[in-house]
Amino acid sequence: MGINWNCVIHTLKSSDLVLEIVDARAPFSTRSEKLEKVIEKLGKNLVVVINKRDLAPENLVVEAHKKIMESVPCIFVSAKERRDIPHLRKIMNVHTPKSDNVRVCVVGYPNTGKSSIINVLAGKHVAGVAPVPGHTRGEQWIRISSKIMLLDTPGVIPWDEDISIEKGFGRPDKMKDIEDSVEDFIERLAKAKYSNIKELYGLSDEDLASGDVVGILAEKRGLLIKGGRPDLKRVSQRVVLDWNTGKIKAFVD
Ligand SMILES: Nc1nc2c(ncn2[C@@H]2O[C@H](COP(=O)(O)OP(=O)(O)OP(=O)(O)O)[C@@H](O)[C@H]2O)c(=O)[nH]1
Ligand SMILES: [Mg+2]
Repeated sequence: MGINWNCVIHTLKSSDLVLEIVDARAPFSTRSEKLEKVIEKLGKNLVVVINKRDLAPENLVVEAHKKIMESVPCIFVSAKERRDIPHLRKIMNVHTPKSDNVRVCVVGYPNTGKSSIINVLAGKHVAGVAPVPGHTRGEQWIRISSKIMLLDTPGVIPWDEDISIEKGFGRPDKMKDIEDSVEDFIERLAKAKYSNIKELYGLSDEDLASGDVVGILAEKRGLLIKGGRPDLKRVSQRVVLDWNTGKIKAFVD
């Protein structure tokens, strides 16, 4: 997966406002500094939308919101629970010109909920949603009111960044060395400010310190390959899916 920056710049130029959708479970690492710099350079209005607030503790989301607000207008919502959507509409109105033909571009890492937010704003299912990062392929303009057109985009994926599961890079069927990434990811979640990883998977502190959490998980779930060895790949794919579908609740810096 990748991104064609020429296309992105062209699209941003034709927009009056850019909504950058980030994941409340990792609000800082799902912000794209590179993209924000481009938006600033083009002189476009930017609003950061922290989505999936239902998957992270309220106090930590509020703290992250406060921090982001120091530099950019920001709001937190849940597309799934349809929370704070009127507030999002209001903010969009404040940051767009008083014209009949306003264009708002929705960007962000894969799986952050761009299409879900568009559907909620449109009040009907107009954009495809899936727990598979990279689900939205082409760009499409969608009218959400007589005044505003929204542009759904594929996830914004700067070329030069590391693969990471919380940034929605994890297409479970495509990831190389998925078991190593998942081992690191679970260890990171265990040390995070908050995660439900221990309860969700029934893991003890010793399991988490073992360096082989993925193997332990496979055994716990009876996912074995020939010879009774743990099926590391299959269990890792399930963990990525649990992140993408929101079974894993967390707050990671
Ligand atoms: N819990 C929760 N899940 C959400 C929320 N918003 C979206 N999701 C889920 O997150 C997954 C990805 O949602 P999409 O709307 O397809 O995300 P996207 O950013 O358009 O993804 P790409 O098109 O792949 O870049 C889906 O399983 C959604 O149901 C939310 O507010 N809370
Ligand atoms: Mg999408």
